[in-house]
Amino acid sequence: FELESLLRKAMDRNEFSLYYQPQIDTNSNKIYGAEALLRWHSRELGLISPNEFIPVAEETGLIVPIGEWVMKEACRQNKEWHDRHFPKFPVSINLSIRQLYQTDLVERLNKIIQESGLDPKYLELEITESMTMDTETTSLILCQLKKSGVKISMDDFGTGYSSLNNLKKFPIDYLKIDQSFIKDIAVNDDDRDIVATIIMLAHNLKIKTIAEGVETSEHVQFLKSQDCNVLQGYHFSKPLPAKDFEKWLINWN
Ligand code: G
Ligand code: G
Ligand code: MN
Ligand code: NA
Repeated sequence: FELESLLRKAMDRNEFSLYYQPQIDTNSNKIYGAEALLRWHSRELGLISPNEFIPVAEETGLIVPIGEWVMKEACRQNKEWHDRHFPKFPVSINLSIRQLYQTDLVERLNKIIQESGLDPKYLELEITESMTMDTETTSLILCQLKKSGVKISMDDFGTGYSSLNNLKKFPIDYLKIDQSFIKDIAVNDDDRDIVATIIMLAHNLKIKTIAEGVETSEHVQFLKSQDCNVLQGYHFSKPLPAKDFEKWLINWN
């Protein structure tokens, strides 16, 4: 229906863009990376959140061409920043379940990386726990992706299921602690304990930790005290269009 038919036209009409949210290295306070977040500025509907259109894109299969555009655009943009001598950092993109289990994902990704000229270590793929149905199959896909040279993050950690088995079996570089656990760490002992335990667990498994939804200096202080590696959230910046992100980057230390 309407959303679907407009979504079908959105690609040709150039209505998609990527916004970038900085991720900060807790120790150096320098930029560590950026997460690319998809935005749809519809001529008819205005700005639509991915929460609204990604499910429709998944149901209709449109997520495949849209997701491919996201990969291409993130690689192109990061390569452009390298060529313009910005500090080098990985850009992460969010994969949806349908993309992860697409049979030619690895070939498509390799082709996109090659054509962009980006060193694949500067691309990171975020998957969510709820995506992973079968541990063995998912492990195999993730291993193939890792062979392409990209990094893998487990997004929204703690909100899914069978987390521990997945953490053990998947070749994950980063674990992103969901913002729902960060929100109340200043006032809620249980949340503090949960976050501290997730960080310890990840580090014991040689996985780096990224906290999401970091909004206050109290959040920063606690996460620092727990040796969380990377911080992301409105405290540093909301997701920004590429040009505004560049300005942010130039002003940041
Ligand atoms: O940036 P924002 O809070 O609006 O993002 C909302 C949700 O949409 C998040 O869960 C995020 O992971 C998801 N999302 C953002 N960009 C993409 C994308 O390019 N692909 C997919 N599959 N999900 C995305
Ligand atoms: O599911 P995923 O983690 O990919 O989505 C990240 C979402 O969180 C994006 O929609 C982004 O806009 C949002 N976000 C980023 N930083 C903050 C923050 O500090 N607080 C809140 N409430 N949301 C944030
Ligand atoms: Mn994400
Ligand atoms: Na998340």
